[in-house]
Amino acid sequence: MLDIIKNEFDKFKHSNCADDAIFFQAMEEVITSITPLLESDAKYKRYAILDRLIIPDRIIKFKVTWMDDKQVIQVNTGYRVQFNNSLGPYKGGLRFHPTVNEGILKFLGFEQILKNSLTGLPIGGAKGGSDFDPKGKSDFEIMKFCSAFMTELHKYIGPRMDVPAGDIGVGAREIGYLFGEYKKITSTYDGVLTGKPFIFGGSLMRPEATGYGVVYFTEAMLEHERKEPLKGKVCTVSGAGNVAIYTIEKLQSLGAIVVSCSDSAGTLYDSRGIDLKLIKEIKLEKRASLEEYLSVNRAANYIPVADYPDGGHSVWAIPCYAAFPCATQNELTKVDADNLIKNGCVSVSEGANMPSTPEATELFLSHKICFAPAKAANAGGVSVSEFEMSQNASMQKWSFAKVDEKLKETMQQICKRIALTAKDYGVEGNYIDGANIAGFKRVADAMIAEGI
Ligand code: NDP
Ligand code: 2IT
Repeated sequence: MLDIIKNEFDKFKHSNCADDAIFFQAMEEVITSITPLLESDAKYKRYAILDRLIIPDRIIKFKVTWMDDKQVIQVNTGYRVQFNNSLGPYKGGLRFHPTVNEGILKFLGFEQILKNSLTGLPIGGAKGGSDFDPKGKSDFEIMKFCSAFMTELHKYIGPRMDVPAGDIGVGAREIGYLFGEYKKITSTYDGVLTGKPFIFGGSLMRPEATGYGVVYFTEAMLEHERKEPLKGKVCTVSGAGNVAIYTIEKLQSLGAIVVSCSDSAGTLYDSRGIDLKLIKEIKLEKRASLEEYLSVNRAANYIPVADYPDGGHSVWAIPCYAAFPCATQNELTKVDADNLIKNGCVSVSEGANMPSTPEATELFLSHKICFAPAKAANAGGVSVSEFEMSQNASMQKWSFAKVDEKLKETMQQICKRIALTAKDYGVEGNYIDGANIAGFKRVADAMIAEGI
């Protein structure tokens, strides 16, 4: 292991900061991948690129005070981790979930730097959010929380400075409320957030972008590695949020058979193929539990198999050709990877950020499974966010077809670049190393060109 990472790990071990474990997990994978590059080119060490890259430019932490519907005052913590802006303004999502802490946001921000670099677009890396739990909150409470959050965040963002977007718990509704408050406080109409509703500056296809992009990437990877299409193949998807839903939609439109989805309470298996219209109704319109899928189908005298509630792992015991983890980090363990491989799965594409544990990833690589790592496979979301920034800056509105075509082209280019990089560094077929090396190189070269 390189000295730098060893020193950091030693510091971490003595710091008692358990929240940072996930950040170190992400960092260790990247540093392992890029070691051959660092050893072959002394300039990265001379310019101390790694020492500089692993520390965020700044971490903003603030109090968010708001009043719930019962007139009780609530207090949450808000964050923005502005990690690196060598390639462009800080860019990355906001996550509202009770598990949010500084360590999770450092992991997500660090991954975002390399993901954004892989897109080839002019965007730096950041992440933010709050430990606020949107579950069970009224629309009015969500609005009040978003306003209170922006009261503080607006000081640190701007269209050329830092442009947040959505992530878990943050979709077009929350972005709309955040934008409304920003506009009120600053008296400007800036494209300061992406993922806005279309009616006031959002890009067509931003809701679909991450999921569609995951499938475009997978198609390109499978064509390159196995010369096989997704048509007619059985696929499993975890999650039932933004990324999962549009991954399912694109897979179905290509003729794949998607037999599962899940949420934080359990897993659904429907051998007929998931009824996406019903899932959208339950998760996007009613914001309810997937369990409703069972009662609707029961009324129609058909009972899909379900594991409700489960520990989040039943989905990976279902036989499939391709798996798409689209819920959250570390949801797919070594046992799950083992089950997938035993059941004949040949392809895994990470829609969520770092959903596979390091042990699961190792197993996939050693069994020559086509493995699309998150920072490449889910880069379609942030790419269309950048397209939204371009449209806002030029006061244009692109058609759905134009955004879709540019997204597909971007995902195909990322896939090609990664495959070539892996080959150049003697690890052909290893998309993790390919993605980490290609992503790191572009940021590092910009950092060197910009001086210290
Ligand atoms: P959503 O909030 O829309 O959906 C999240 C889904 O995952 C929900 O079905 C949720 O279940 C489930 N989930 C969340 N946490 C857990 C958990 N701890 N255990 C089991 N299930 C869980 O988020 P997104 O779809 O936007 O995000 C999903 C993943 O994709 C995240 O890793 C995110 O970082 C990543 N991502 C998102 C992008 C975007 O554009 N939105 C872009 C790139 C990556 P429930 O409904 O019960 O809460
Ligand atoms: O993880 C991600 O790439 C996102 N949540 C989307 C970030 C963005 O700025 O669109």
